[in-house]
Amino acid sequence: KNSAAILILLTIFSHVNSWYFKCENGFCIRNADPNDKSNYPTLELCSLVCSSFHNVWPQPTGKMASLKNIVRINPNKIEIKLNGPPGTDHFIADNILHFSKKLKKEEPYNCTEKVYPLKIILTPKSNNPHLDLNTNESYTLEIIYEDDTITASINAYSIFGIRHGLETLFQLIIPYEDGNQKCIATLSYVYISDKPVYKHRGLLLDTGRNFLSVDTIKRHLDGMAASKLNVLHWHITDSQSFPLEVGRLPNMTKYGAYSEKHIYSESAIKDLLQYANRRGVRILPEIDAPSHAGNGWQWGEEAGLGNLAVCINRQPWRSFCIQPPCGQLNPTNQNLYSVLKDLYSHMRDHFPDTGMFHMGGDEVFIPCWNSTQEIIDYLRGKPLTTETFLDLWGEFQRKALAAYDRAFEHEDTSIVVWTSHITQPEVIRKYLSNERYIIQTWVPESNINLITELLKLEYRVIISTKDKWYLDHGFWGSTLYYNWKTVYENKMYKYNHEGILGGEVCMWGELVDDNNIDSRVWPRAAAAAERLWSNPRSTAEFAQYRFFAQRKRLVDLGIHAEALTPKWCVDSQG
Ligand code: CP6
Repeated sequence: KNSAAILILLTIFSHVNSWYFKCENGFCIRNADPNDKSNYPTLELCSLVCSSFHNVWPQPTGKMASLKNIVRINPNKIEIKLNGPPGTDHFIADNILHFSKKLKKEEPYNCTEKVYPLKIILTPKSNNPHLDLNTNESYTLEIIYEDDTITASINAYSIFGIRHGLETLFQLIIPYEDGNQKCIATLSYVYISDKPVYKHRGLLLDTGRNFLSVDTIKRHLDGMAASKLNVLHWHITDSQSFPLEVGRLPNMTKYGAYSEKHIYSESAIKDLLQYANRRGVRILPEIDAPSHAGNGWQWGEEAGLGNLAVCINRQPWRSFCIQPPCGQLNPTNQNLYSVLKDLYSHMRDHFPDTGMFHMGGDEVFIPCWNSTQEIIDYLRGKPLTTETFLDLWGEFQRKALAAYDRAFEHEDTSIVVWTSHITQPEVIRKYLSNERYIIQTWVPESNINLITELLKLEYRVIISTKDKWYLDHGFWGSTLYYNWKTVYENKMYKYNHEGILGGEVCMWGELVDDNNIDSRVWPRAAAAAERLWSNPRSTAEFAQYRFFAQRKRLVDLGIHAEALTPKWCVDSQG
């Protein structure tokens, strides 16, 4: 029904204006109106516009239609109407405030041309403020100029879809310079229907190696929202530090935080979580275990609970226990599991239940356990082979999951773990059920086989290709810096399978802190954002001018995004 109405509208408009076109999935359809015999725009121009729909980033995936005519907006006459069910006001009000700041930025405004009021009508179907993997993020946006008014209507199932629509709308409201005049303009007709290709579109931030301030994390949430990324994978802890305040386990930060200033307090967490939700971002917290755990876990002996972790700060390990400092949880200490239960209860009380939790599970270094007498004693009677230690690791994972389920009193959280020795296709079924576990792969792009195998075994998979989507460089392994084109060209469509939930770009924290993290993450994370939202078949080269525009938006948000090119190239867009 809706699309028929739109077609009629387009037909009417096409007589008034010189040309129109439709874009479907990035392809150009010219003269969709059979009565319009003009050959304008040329195929080249039309394709260019469709592939780079008016600088919108990420590119919409559904139907797109527009008229090229520009209408100028009166920024003093913007009216916003909320048509939703009760309970959505706070979310919408917060966001409106955010977007209207954007309009203020475009001043000085001295437009002497005729300007028109802008009416924005927001219609969410649901008022559910809860984000999870199945949140419906789709929206439609329609801009109509009629009766001397510009009306922008956004329809969506969820308030988060409405937010995406606002993001797109404000990308289409642009400063328009005409001689000495500075106006704000939009297009006289736009129709977009849009939804993401992947449900899980993430950025990993690591606060275990270097502390990141709440302001820094918020800046990243701003950049994510502007790029329609929806998951902040928060690698909170690592062997080096434990910065999360846990009320029932005060020793974690006492022993594990770099200092009293380097702690996320319960109130800071609350603030951050609300900030993220308002931006349509859910937090996926990770407490890495049993490896990548050291500082913060030293207090067991003193408290009469025995050794909670072993090899702490032992260094240097050769091979791939790539810390110093080192540390791994002690799977043989049964008290460890009640401490984990307390920790998970804290997660239950202080983080919203998004149906997903990350338990890490990467890079267990068997020689650490194999050189600890207590662990060797526990394994008495068994050969000290790799298989025995994998079984021990499996036992840890089983008991940690049981502790988690006891804390949550239900058993349906999906647990994410990194690819590791126990996620190898030959052994994974022995240790991890495909109903509970999601596997986050960090294998290089050449190892597509592993991903195919895991999908065959019916695991759900999140892709973090280490030779494309690892944003860190220079501390471990490769010192290559993957530029935005490499990030963009992580061709997700190679894995065409519904078990692929999406992907994450990862900013490991060894070489970044508040001073330099912005420019490491941005705008490269926005390149991954389009890969995950739109998954276009076209190349980075095709996207570059649109990407330059997105980089500028990030800078306007106060993010110190790195430059992509000499300014000359940005200006010569034409
Ligand atoms: N920290 C943790 C890391 C890495 C991983 N886990 C990592 C490994 C290799 C490279 C970069 C990062 N720093 N906890 C692996 C998932 Cl090249």
